[in-house]
Amino acid sequence: MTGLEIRDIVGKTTISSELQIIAEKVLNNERLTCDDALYLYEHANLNFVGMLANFVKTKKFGDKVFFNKNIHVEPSNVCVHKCKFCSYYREEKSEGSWEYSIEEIAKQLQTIPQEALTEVHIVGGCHPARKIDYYCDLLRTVKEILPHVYIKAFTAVEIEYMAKLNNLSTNEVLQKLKQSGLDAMPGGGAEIFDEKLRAEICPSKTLSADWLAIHKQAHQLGIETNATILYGHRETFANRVDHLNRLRTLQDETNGFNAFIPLKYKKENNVLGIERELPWTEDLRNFAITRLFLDNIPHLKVYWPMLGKEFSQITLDYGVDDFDGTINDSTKIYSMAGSVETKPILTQEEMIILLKENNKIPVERDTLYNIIKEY
Ligand code: V47
Ligand code: SF4
Repeated sequence: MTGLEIRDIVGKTTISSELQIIAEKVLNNERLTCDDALYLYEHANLNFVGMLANFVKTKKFGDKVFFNKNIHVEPSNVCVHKCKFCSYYREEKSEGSWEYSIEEIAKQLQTIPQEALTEVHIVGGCHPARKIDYYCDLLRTVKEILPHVYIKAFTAVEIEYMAKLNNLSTNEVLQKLKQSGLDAMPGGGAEIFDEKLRAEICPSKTLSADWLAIHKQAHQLGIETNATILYGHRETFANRVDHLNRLRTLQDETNGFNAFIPLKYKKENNVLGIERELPWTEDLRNFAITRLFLDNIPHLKVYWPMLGKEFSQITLDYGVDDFDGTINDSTKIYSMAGSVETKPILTQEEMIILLKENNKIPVERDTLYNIIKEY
């Protein structure tokens, strides 16, 4: 019994038999097919998918919304890949580039009170002169200064590049990083798995099959990871469904993904040449359909530094259960691409107020989604 019936969703509106069947599947906890997801993208309005997604989210987590206390460390924005949608990378030693030494990062971390954080998120560019020892030292240094934090670090793209640069397999890289303190991996670098489109927008980047293989290796080594999609550029709805389906298939096998984060393409300061960003209604529909299709990745995260905190609050009624994080103005990826959040900071108090204002129950979590405190 679901407590919700189709007429609660659509009222007196007439809906197609396809939408009726999809709604029944969701209410009966049956898995949606790729055709169902494509039909939703092509035909379902925002209210319809929103009601269903909120139903699924509430059944899993009630009114709880998770958040964590984190900062980002971005060691360098020098990157060999030059993805067309990226506003962040620079050539080595060029204007706007940075290359922090471990000492510089350590000095910054030493100013942070121990209780202010449970997670350090480390990502950066693929730097052609930084060998794996730099990254292992960095992990050890973070753990020395903040022994209680989890380190979630390095996209599959960075792992692949470390392997190449050091003549190691990706599995060896993961093992070395784990021994040095890596606890989990973020979901970046997935972009869009469709091979043809991927070759157009990020031609030199890790191939889709390799991105998935590296996450599989991580899961097999006990390293939990996240996954992302970059949407709102040249992809079709079918490309999005294909992307979600490849993740769902791997998750059926490994169960190592914790959270999925849809990342909206932002158009400023990059060469992809998309004139118009998607409207917010499409972002909401995308969150909702993702919640309905991706039934085996537990958490759907809104990354508010990208979408803005005001808008991100609305996503909480469209399937989202995770509001990442306190951040403390430590990331530049999205401000450089044109986000409204030019200095992303939310104190713990502000986060709790924001979630309560939206009739949610704030729950502080750690990186692996162990509950720290419910407010
Ligand atoms: O892979 C780069 C994206 C990603 C742009 O796992 C862009 O918890 C939009 O993956 N417009 C890196 N997106 C960030 C990332 C992430 C962020 C927050 C949390 C987690 C997590 C992961 O940023 C890249 C790429 O997809 N990106 N440029 C742009 N112009
Ligand atoms: Fe490098 Fe990542 Fe930017 Fe691509 S998106 S150029 S891999 S920093």
